[in-house]
Amino acid sequence: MIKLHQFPLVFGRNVSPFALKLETWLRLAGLPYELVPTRNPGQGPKGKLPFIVDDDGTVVADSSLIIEHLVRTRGLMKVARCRPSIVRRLPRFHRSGTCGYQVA
Ligand SMILES: N[C@@H](CCC(=O)N[C@@H](CS)C(=O)NCC(=O)O)C(=O)O
Repeated sequence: MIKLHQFPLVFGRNVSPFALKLETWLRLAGLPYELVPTRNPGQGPKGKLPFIVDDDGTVVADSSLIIEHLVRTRGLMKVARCRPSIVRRLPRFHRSGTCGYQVA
């Protein structure tokens, strides 16, 4: 399973916009993942969080590059339309580019 390294939740909330974007995308894409809370961004290859350790041990940092990696390796393709009910529930910051993926 994908291991998602990110800062610990604060009062149950994800405080990193990049990690929140990635987690939201993972959920919408339906990809199972396991949270690995850490306070040490230095553990990642770019010295920042989030990063993932994929099933085969590949480590990928940067939320956008992680999404590109997962789209490529999981055979996902972007679909033209998003379900409006899902988009409305997303915070304004996360409305673009976070939804509309399906297995190709
Ligand atoms: N471009 C990166 C940015 C990641 C980023 O800036 N993460 C911040 C937390 S929101 C971080 O790890 N900061 C720690 C540091 O700079 O030492 C992404 O999209 O993942």
